[in-house]
Amino acid sequence: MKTEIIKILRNSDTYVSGQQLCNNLGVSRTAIWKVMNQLKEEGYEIEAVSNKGYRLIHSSDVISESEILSRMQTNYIGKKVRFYDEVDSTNLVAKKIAEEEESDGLLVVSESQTKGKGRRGREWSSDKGCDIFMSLILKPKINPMNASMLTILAALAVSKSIAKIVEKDTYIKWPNDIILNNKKVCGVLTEMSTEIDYINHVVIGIGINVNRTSFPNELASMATSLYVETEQKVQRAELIASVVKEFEEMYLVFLEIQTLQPFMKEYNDTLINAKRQVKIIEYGKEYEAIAIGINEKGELMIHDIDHPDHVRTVLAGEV
Ligand code: BT5
Repeated sequence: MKTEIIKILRNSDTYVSGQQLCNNLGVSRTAIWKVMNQLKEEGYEIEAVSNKGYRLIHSSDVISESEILSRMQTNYIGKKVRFYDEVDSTNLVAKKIAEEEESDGLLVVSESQTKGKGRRGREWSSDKGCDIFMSLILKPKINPMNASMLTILAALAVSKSIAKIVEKDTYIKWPNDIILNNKKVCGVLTEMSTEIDYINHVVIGIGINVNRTSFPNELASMATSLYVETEQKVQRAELIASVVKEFEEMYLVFLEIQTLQPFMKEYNDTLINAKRQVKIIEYGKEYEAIAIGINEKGELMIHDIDHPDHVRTVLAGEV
């Protein structure tokens, strides 16, 4: 009911009467009044005028299950949301849920993380109440070898959403970083549980620096937030819903064809490494090469520095 009330208030430019809400939702006036009070406590500024009804004046950057659901425009991903005030890591929570219940498409979001994870045991720094920490649970019936392509789709979904909502062009650093003004604004961590030929579940963790104003010293030169770059506060729930929508659109196509063919060009157009010399770190080895772009499997195509004809691919690793 809360989700519905938020939607109705947001979509109305004038007052919505208590009676209208009661009729639409089939509940009592007292029930409506209780929800309005809850919403005010959560940070929604709601004006109540007798004989007119309720009007949403402003919702600060609230994220809650109801707020996120009220903005979701998808068919199945993100139709179920678990929201937490604090977790160790949304990926850890999502993995536990994935093991215990039917949860394909479920979205885990937290206001803060105490042990945010990057890849290879690295840490993801978290600022409570400012950033986005979300993990999507998926149970795709695809070859486990193809699951790493989902990281590419997630990165593309974030970059498209930032372009739409903040009107800023970002770059993607293969495979999982979103770069804004030469600094990292988002990272994606995809983890999965598999049998040899079967995926139990995939968890796609997405961390976006949204409204934070500063970073710890060790990150200051390499990390940024949407706010630092634009001086605009972004409503995190809107961005979350957009990322999920962009992702779902591509994911449904991907499930059918299991290649990135339709998305390659868009990804490669925003690839920061394209035509540049990169250091490849793969299976513990390091070497220099020139990056070309991804192929339809999401592998990074590279060529030797001195032998442009010698093209190879890197499946996992970093640059
Ligand atoms: C990543 O790892 O970029 C993946 C980050 C995924 C975070 C999300 S948040 C929701 C979900 N739950 C989790 O626990 N994780 C996911 P990697 O490519 O390994 O980059 C990590 C490196 O980025 C660190 O070693 C730092 O150098 C840098 N870093 C850490 N926190 C950062 C931040 N907030 N913004 C930008 N850079 C950061």
